[in-house]
Amino acid sequence: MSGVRAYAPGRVNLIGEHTDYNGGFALPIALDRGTHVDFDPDPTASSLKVKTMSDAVDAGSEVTISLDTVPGDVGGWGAYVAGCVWALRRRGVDVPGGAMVVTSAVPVGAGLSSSAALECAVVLALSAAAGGPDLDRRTVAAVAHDAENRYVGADTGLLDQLSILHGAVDTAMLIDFRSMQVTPVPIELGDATVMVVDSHSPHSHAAGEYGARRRSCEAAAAALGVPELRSAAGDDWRRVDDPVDRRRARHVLTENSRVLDTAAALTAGDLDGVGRLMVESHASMRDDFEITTSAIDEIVRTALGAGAHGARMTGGGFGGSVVVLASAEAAAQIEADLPEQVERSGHPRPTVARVRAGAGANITTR
Ligand code: GAF
Repeated sequence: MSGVRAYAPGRVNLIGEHTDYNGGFALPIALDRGTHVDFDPDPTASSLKVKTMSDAVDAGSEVTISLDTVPGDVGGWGAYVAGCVWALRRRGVDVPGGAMVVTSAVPVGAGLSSSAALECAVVLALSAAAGGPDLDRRTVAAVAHDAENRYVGADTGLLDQLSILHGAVDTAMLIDFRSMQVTPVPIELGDATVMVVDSHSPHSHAAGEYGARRRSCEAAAAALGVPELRSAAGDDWRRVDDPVDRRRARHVLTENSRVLDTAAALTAGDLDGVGRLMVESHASMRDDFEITTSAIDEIVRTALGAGAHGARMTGGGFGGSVVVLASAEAAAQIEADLPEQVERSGHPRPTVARVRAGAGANITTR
């Protein structure tokens, strides 16, 4: 049996946060860096030995996963791999044992989907080694999502897996989470650039706050008598009695409109328009959804002070990264000054990287 190598990028969401599990819209890009999984299957083995080779995922650590694993067996980063074994086998895929090496360039806890990149690469590698028909992207996403939700226990939506699987160079994806349709939106930025500023204040999806936001959205939908917030009209949030649920609903409903407006502005090359919508999205996450932190808010303020078109927190929140859209001049200033400015205001020193939309997940035989 020959070895397989799977690759899955991280993602950065340009706009559309906490809309996925509400049947709404988001506009992510796949990152130009990601996670590689090298797998040497052994049909006689009853377990999978997994080793990590990069700082991003606990370099040098190893875990052995039984092919009969069930939720609760494995914790830490290994749970994401074990969850894929479990989810594939539940679908009848005859996952072989063997040796797997994970190398990742996606920082953990930075809001850039390191976990979904790991899951998607593992699902691709294991299913390719199992033989049988190739799984389509929707199925790979569903398996990875099952691993995360039902094995690891993080109640997340499908944003990360779909972005990672559908990514394309210099292209954003307009995702409609009701129809699951992914529409490519070409990115033409001229001399402007997308930047990711990692706050180094890590976040975790499994923590209670993500789930609390989800419950609040469900409560708001129930109060409005709709199956999910996407089915509510733009200003229906006004009719939600509970003041907290009302603000959560306002974020989701206004964010859905901002995503559609951003896709249109991006297509028209209106970078100031894109930037304005990013700034509005950040304010909505800060004031209505209450998922930003003071470090993240400071990074956004500093990037805008340097003349960026726009800046907003990206990902699940409570830490993680800020995505910035900046002209060449503003980008140079952000690289030169922002880390120190943010550190001087009492926060961890952030790191700044320029990113481009990169290719989606793929697999090769070695
Ligand atoms: C995390 C989750 F995994 C996604 O499903 C999504 O909800 C995102 O937070 C917020 O937009 O990345």
